[in-house]
Amino acid sequence: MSRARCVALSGGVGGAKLALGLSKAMTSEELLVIANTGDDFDHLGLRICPDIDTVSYTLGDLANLELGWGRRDETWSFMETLKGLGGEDWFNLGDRDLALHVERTRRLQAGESLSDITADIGERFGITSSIAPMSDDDVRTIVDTSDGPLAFQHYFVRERCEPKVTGFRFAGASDARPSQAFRAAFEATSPGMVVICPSNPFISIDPILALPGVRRMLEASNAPVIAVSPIVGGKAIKGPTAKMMDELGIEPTSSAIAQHYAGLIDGLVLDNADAAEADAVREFVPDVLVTNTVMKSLDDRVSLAREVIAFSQQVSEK
Ligand code: FO1
Repeated sequence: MSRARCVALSGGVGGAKLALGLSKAMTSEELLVIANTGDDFDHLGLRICPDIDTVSYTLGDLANLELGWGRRDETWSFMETLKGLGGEDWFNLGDRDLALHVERTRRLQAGESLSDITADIGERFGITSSIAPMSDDDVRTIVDTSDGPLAFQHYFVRERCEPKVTGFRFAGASDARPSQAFRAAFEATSPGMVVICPSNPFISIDPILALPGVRRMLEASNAPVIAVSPIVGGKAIKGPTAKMMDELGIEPTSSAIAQHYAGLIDGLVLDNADAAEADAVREFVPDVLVTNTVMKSLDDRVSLAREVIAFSQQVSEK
């Protein structure tokens, strides 16, 4: 790929939406999306990489927008048949989606790296931006709950995020190396900007930041680091971010997001609904942009991306 002008750190749905906007608001080849792999797991003998797949399906215009994960125009014969056989049916794998897991698992077992497989699948989907896993080494998010520790997908899908969260751990992170594409984007010269997408900071972004050297790489770079708050008016747009914050004793506000990323980011983008928090946010982050961050349509995604790009230029010219 050409040199990354923008490196976007992303989890699933919210991150993928902004990544799509960014790919359309700039020369798409200049965007590198780094996907969280802490949610990955082995299930039914297959390697499942939910965030890589949500980003790839979204940028490839193949995403199932109703579910927020998996593929569009999906059929469920495999799951129905598996259920009839008494198999494990708590994690839904659509027939079309299944083909990706089968092929990725075969290629991993044949010795290919997750980075190479992800890049190749992206090309096959016609995606001109680059998508890379945060690492080719296994990192697995463990959710500590009042019911004991749970593997991420057991907590998230099987237990429907019901157990009370007490903390998170990223098993394997301290020995994992950031992927080659991730490191290369910061070698020699800095990228133009780093965007922390409006993904869950605890389960989608923190695993990326937990990799050895990543914080240092971001801090040492000249690139402005801009985060988009996933909290709007005290709620998460999608998913359990606000519930988790509540359980961790953190108020679900954009100021708390600012505090979470304090020292790492140069600017935070807040929704109009949280305009009154701008001054509180400035206590933790030098620059603040207040705008519409709710991405319902493609136009919303592209306009938010344009604003984030303009804001990052403003921040870097200071
Ligand atoms: N999320 C669910 O809530 N239920 C599912 O059955 C489910 C299946 C699934 C299959 C493939 C895939 O890539 C993602 C899937 N997800 C499902 C989403 C996923 O578990 C989470 O949304 C992410 O890990 C959080 O970013």
